[in-house]
Amino acid sequence: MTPQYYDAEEKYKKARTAEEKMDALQVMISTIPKHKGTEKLQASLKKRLSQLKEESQQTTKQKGSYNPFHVQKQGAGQVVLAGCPNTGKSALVATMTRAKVKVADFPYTTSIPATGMMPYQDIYIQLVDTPPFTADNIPAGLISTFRNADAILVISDLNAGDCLEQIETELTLLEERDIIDASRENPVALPFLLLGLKADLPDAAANLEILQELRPDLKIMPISIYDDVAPLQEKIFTLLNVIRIYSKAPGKKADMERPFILTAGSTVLDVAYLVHRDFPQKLKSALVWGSARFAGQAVPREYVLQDKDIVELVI
Ligand SMILES: Nc1nc2c(ncn2[C@@H]2O[C@H](COP(=O)(O)OP(=O)(O)O)[C@@H](O)[C@H]2O)c(=O)[nH]1
Ligand SMILES: [Mg+2]
Repeated sequence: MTPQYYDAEEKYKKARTAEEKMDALQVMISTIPKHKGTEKLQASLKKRLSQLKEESQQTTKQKGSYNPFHVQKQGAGQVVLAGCPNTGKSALVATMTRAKVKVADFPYTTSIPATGMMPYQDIYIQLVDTPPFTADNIPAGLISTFRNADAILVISDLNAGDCLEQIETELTLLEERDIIDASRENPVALPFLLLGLKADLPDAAANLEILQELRPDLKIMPISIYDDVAPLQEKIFTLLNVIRIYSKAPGKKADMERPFILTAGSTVLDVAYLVHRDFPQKLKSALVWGSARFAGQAVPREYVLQDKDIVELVI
């Protein structure tokens, strides 16, 4: 791969909007070395680009007509739950957010996506509850809900006798459509977590042990809606791979209320783009509190920021 390709791949990973993703993909496609070894990746990139184009066309076309499977993003990131019927998706969203989603001990209670905002420290992360799927029944539109996400939570019922089948059905469906990639080689695949729910129920421990023996490659996190939510919140935040940056105007206190959300690895220059269109040209340097060696240290435009840094842009 060429430096131009890696540069574009980096941009794709940092992209927070469909437009930014499409721009980066165009460059990835034009700079990827064209030979046999990259054919699969080339195809995957082209497919992703055409999906994004199609989705953005549909959104403009459908202004006015409502598509329940297109979930508007809110907060620091959109995390979509995916799983077989009755695995506990709605219960988990209800526990982690204040959303009033329907939870019931029979399958197919959820027919369209529903959202809730999960508080995490000083930000909110959007969780999206979805209707279930099985190997031979996938609700129309659901795949595009997954594709549009920033990350996926794959949910299975650890207490169920068919727990392994559930996980295999889920992974197969998501992998076949390039939404996730368990081998983590596809740059356009989404980050995901495998959650085994109902860990409090009697068969869960034994099932988990069997699962781990049969599929040592899968890292399944056992959880229950009765657990403390903090560790899972932390995992979900980490999964999104974002950082919070607080901005500070010269001579004023930093605005600690509303952090900018950027992808990990973002620089001072990336913050400048968010603040104002004209800023990047004018930007000379920045002062950083937090990750810098000294409080208020002057750093160059290319300085890579860390979560919770405070930045004062100097023009
Ligand atoms: N004991 C226990 N029951 C759970 C847990 N999560 C979900 N449930 C129950 O499992 C059933 C199905 O949950 P629901 O959220 O509707 O599943 P969905 O179809 O995946 O949305 C409900 O009766 C829930 O109360 C859990 O962690 N522990
Ligand atoms: Mg449900």
